Amino acid sequence: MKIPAVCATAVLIGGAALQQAVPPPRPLLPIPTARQLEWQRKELAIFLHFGVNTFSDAEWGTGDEGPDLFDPARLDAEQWVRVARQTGFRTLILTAKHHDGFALWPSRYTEHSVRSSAWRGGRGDVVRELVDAARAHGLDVGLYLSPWDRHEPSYGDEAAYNEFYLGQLRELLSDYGRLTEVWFDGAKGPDAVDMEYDFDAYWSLVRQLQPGAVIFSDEGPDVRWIGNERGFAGVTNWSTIDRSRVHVGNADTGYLNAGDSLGPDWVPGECDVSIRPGWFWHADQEPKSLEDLLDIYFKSVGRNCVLLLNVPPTRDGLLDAADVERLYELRAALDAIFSADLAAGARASASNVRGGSRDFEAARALDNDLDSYWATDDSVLSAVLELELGTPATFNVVRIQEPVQLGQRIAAYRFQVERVGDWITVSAGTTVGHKKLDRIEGVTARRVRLVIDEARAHPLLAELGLHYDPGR
Ligand code: FUL
Repeated sequence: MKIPAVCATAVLIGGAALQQAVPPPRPLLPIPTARQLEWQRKELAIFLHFGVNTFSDAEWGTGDEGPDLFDPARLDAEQWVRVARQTGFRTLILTAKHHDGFALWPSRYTEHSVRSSAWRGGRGDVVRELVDAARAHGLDVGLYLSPWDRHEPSYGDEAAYNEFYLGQLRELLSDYGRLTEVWFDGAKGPDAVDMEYDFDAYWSLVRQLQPGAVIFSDEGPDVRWIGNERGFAGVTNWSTIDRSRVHVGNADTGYLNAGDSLGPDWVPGECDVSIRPGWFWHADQEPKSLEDLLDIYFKSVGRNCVLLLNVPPTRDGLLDAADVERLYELRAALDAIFSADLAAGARASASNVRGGSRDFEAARALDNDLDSYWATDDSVLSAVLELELGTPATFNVVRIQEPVQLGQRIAAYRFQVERVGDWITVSAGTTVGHKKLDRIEGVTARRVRLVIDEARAHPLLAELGLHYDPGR
């Protein structure tokens, strides 16, 4: 993050240029940590639900499955990673263990793992193959270790089970190099309603062994669940919540979906959704349509979230050809929309520029750099950024981005185009955050403007982009 320490504006007094300091905006607390900012800017991650359920055709295994069931004869983590990289995904998160308790790595704490299977002669390790392939391609890895374990005999005995779980977690956090996300869900067996998962201990272990990894759960601490498994964030979506109001496994999903403008904790949302009806691969299921995936993209990444799209490996241990084809279609569609920015090169002006400084001028919102931004004076809470495009442009997507490293501020805005002297509103919204994408009816204009009507503190804008989706 580059925050200029002090910026200077040249002021002419009696013919001599003096330097007048323009202090940079103060952060509006809370703000993201470095690991949260890095996570948010990656935008796209692949979820890999894989395990005994892949072979038994289940979504929730019972824990009684024989390890020999697991036999992905052609498993190739290189293929998972190659497809992810070529289609623009930056992280892969694997179910190292799902609710059935079968460990995809040779855990020392249980016999219920790949070591007891015939796959790779009992010497296989799916986690290892994934991290090796990801590293070779420059992608990041996250792991999901289900607290609910339907196989482990100590499950239900709070002290014993938490110790067992921490042992498994320590293996994953210690033996596989750098992880960038650890995923926790709160599902619990009916046989253990009174048992508490020791999340505080789990999370401290992550902090201790993987300080760069974000921790996902209903309440964060770093990344929160968005409240549904359809991939849709709220139209209003604050990256802030009050963590004390959220309980893992029993959260108010509406609260998670929209966040809380007054929340004291920075816990941005992640939208997890499967490309298929189930989380695990089933022979009779098909991937969602390109149109549905684009809709999910606009309602997740385009609503200030990271999209965690589940693409489950098959019984062969490969991503399904139909899913792969859909991912390439999605990439092609996103490239067609976003590779050209019709606002690039426009002349930008603003109703207010912080201290009149060039460091914060309107053009900073067009420089394709999230670390530089248009900023207003401290006292300003509504402001206008206007673009003169030169030649008229036709667009149907508006992209708005705040420099969230300084906090999330915008609470209400309108986007307008000029029509013979009048300003017509073509989209309006509430929150913006890291990225807000508005799909609108195609419109042609030479002058456009963003009107920020309300903000929690003087507004800042990292980017304003205009795009054309030829598929609409
Ligand atoms: C839930 C689980 O119960 C589902 O099986 C799936 O793993 C989903 C991502 O999280 O809590």
